[in-house]
Amino acid sequence: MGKRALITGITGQDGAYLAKLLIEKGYEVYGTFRRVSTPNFWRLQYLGIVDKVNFIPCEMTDMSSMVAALKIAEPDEVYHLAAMSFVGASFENPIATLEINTIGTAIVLEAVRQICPDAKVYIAATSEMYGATGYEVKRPLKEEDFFKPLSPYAVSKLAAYWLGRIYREAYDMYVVNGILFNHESPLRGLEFVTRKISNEVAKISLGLSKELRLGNIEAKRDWGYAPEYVYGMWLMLQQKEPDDFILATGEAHSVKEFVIRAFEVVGIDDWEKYVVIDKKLFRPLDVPCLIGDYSKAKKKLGWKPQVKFNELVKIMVEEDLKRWERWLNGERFPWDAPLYPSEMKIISKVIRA
Ligand code: NAP
Ligand code: G4F
Repeated sequence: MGKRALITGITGQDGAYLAKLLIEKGYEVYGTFRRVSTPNFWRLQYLGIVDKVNFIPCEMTDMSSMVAALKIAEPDEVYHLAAMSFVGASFENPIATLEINTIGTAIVLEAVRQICPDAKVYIAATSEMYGATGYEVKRPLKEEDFFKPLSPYAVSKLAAYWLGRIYREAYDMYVVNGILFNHESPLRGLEFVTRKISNEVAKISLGLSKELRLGNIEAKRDWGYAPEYVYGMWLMLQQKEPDDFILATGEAHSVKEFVIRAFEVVGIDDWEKYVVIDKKLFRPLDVPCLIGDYSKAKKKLGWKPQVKFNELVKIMVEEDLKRWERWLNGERFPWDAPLYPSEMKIISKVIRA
């Protein structure tokens, strides 16, 4: 019999790619989603897997809905991805960020401990936890390096990371922390800088937009390709012993380099003509530079990033260009029209329209 997996945050970028991977591996996939006024399943529709997932309504701050989800899914593996994941917004909503990300993780761990303690648990930790690195990191960051968070988001994730380690040691549970550096794709949310750039540059090249408005373009990030990172998550749960791993590319590039490369993909050299620096888009504190050392994952998991910076930018810009060209030709997509809950496999005690 195939394995069963529960993914929290299945409607997000990583949740969608991970669901696809697990379905291809023969898993029975259960995914939690939260109630919003308009259902947000576009990524799963985009990947063509919306009818292959069992959906369970679940709000991360509500333990009873997590308990119900675990009882329904009876998972062998739990991938806890749901989070308030936008660092900038965590300065506006620090308390909700802590509730969703930290209390939400405590709820997952405690519910697993009580209901299915043998299930393996993946916790979505982050390079943002390293925080105050300086613009020139002397060497790529390692798992054992010091954390000095610079945002409410980073604090919420650092607390979740430690909860994961505590549950692993105190209760002998299989809990891993994936310390993932930034990973992007055409399914990235539009508020994150890479997709904001790829989408706007595609529009500019088609005459649909005139400017790209950005904040701190000197910040550097280690950007990888999301489908490869969800494969790394899966590998982490296939080991004999639970452990924490960094996934990264080992290279850092500035936001400015991303902009230049994106314009290069569409054949525009005078990129400065279009870029407006807007002080309102600067964060109260910003992590200057992140570069990760993935040698532990390479050695123990056999994981290695394939898609590097130049190719990543090309993939993203070309996909956004294709979307806008098709849109200009009058084509509309299934994911432009929201699905009704009755069209999906929703497992819930509550009857939905
Ligand atoms: P994402 O696209 O923002 O997806 C976040 C998911 O969490 C969405 O499904 C969202 O639901 C759900 N969610 C948010 N608040 C919730 C709540 N209160 N109750 C229930 N569900 C809620 O994020 P991602 O890029 O896939 O990242 C996945 C995880 O990895 C996150 O925990 C993130 O913090 C972490 N991470 C990401 C990166 C990266 O570079 N992508 C790097 C390191 C760590 P809606 O669709 O309804 O909004
Ligand atoms: O794309 P970002 O918003 O990603 P950030 O803050 O690095 O966070 C992402 O990666 C983390 C892993 O390190 C995840 F944990 C987290 O969930 C998320 O996925 O911003 C990247 C950089 C920042 O320095 C920001 O200040 O780009 C800079 N930036 C400059 N202009 C901008 C903009 N960021 C955004 N979102 N929008 C701008 O206009």
